[in-house]
Amino acid sequence: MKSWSAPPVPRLPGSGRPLRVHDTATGRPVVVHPEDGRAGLYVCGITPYDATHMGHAATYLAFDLVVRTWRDAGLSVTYVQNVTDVDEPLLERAERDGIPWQDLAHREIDLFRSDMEALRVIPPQHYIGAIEGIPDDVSAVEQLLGTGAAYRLPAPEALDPDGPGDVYLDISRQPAFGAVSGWSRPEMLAVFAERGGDPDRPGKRDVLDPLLWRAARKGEPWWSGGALGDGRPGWHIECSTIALRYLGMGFQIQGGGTDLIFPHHEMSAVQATSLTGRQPFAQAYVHQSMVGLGGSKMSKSQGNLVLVSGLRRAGVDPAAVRLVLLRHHYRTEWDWTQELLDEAGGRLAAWGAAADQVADVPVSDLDRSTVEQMRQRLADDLDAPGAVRAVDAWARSVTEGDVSCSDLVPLAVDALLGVPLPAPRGV
Ligand code: 5CA
Ligand code: ZN
Repeated sequence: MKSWSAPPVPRLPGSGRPLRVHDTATGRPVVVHPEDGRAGLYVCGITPYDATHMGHAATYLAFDLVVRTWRDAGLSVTYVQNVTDVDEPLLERAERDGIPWQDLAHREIDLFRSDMEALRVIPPQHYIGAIEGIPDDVSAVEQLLGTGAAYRLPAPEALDPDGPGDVYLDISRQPAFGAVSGWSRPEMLAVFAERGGDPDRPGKRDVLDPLLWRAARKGEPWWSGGALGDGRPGWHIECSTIALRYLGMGFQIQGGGTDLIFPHHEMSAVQATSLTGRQPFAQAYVHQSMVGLGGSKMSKSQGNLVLVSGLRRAGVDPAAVRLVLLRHHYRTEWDWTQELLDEAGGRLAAWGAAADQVADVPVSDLDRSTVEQMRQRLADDLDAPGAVRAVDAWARSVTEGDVSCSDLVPLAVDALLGVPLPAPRGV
């Protein structure tokens, strides 16, 4: 699937530091700086049934900072993201709105790409639709059936009631199950149904067993699954197989929002382990906290949304939106408000006024130490608010002292934070 256009990312003198991030699986900070200089990142992409809201934007911005920090530290980054272009929420919304699900998906994916471009989010090299991944899912599910890791369940309501039926993973045979979330069984049971699981499906060996293959039903799209029969893959297997194909087992970071810790990232990892006989799926699991509106999680299903595209249409500078996001640490929950946007507008103007004093002068100690602090803050568990404070202090010193400065800090603000500051006239 086509990705989106990459923003220019200036190269800075010197090199950033190795990135340390909080790993959900161990609950501890881990340094992710591979010795061979090649880092792999898999971030769970959108289900394209509605437009990009601030929660999605916060998630993709957090991992954009990972890419920028790694690149600044001299790593070559392979970034993979999926699009869940067939799944229940998409089919249900298309049905509700009376439009073909493919048209809805195309429309929302296009809008997402333009939102990401406006926010200067570095695109993945591999942007892969779930549908594109179906042949790999079929092989994976066949393999899991072959090893006894998965089992079939008759599906009398399928188009072919006597066909091979649905397929589930038997989690009782997976010793690694639970390693990503570290959750207790009651914690898992509490969210399983609302996050795409089907605990009430009769015949499952364990209520938490995830669906691997769903036999074709009336009115639902299906693809040929060879010996599996016609049908479509379950949600989690899509991310297992896409990550395995483009990154392989043991890649550096698996990312997404905290709402994906369980079941999605737990199941994706355990399925990959079952397929390869190896562990871990990713060396660190990194999760963006939920962004809310009016006190509850911003979500497409609840409809309490502030959309990136809505703000763009209203003439809001995407750089200000980016600054609102950067002002919050990715591991802190927060609520979107208009005041935050106003504050970001003020900050952008203050940074712009300082950048206006860029002149052809040597790099000062202030310039150097500001960039050093930005690098240090970002490498320390993506402390974007800390990096923002360093730029605030620089901007105050430059404008209050009315001194000329080199272009080093504006370049770093662009390279590391993705916020372009206008060059002064004549420079
Ligand atoms: N397609 C799946 C992942 S394979 C999915 O979760 N799609 S999504 O459209 O629902 O969400 C896209 C990404 O945004 C996910 O990483 C999700 O964790 C994140 N996300 C969703 N809502 C919020 C929110 N309110 N705050 C922060 N991140 C969010
Ligand atoms: Zn995913």
